[in-house]
Amino acid sequence: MKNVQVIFFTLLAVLVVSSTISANAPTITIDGLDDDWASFQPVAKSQTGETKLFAFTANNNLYVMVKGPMGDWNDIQINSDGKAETGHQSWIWPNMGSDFLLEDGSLFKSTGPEWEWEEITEIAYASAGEGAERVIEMMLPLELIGLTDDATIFIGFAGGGIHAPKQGDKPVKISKIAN
Ligand SMILES: [Ca+2]
Ligand SMILES: [Ca+2]
Repeated sequence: MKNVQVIFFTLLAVLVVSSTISANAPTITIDGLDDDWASFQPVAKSQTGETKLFAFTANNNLYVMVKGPMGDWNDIQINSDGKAETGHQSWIWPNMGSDFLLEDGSLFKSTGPEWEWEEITEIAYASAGEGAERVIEMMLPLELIGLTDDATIFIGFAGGGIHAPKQGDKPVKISKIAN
């Protein structure tokens, strides 16, 4: 009986923890405050570890938050088709053909292998703080890049000469958080 109880309470604890994580996924507010990301681990860090990239997909949106030192212009590159040969050929991350770019609240589409982009629209974006406390936060409706949250995409952050993942590392694979 005792063993059954231990198993039961262990299962209960696992269920409570996983439902807490899931419940947090759709509650991101794009306000430049990182408190709503408290239950998330960074998906990538810069060379020094000071700049941290957080991201996931849910509700057919891509949510991204970057915290730490960055630049005046800050970019999230997105390989939306998983193909290295399509889109901007990044020198930062290997096999990164970036089909889309999020820069300071605007969505751009790649028009060639060089640094060639066409602006499509503005997205939900917020920036707050300075230096190590700088936070940028954004939400991209995935239909704007022809996807749903069932798709797997690859992203990387670059701003002010800071990269997450660091230069030479693979871009980050982003998958859906179940809700
Ligand atoms: Ca927030
Ligand atoms: Ca591509």
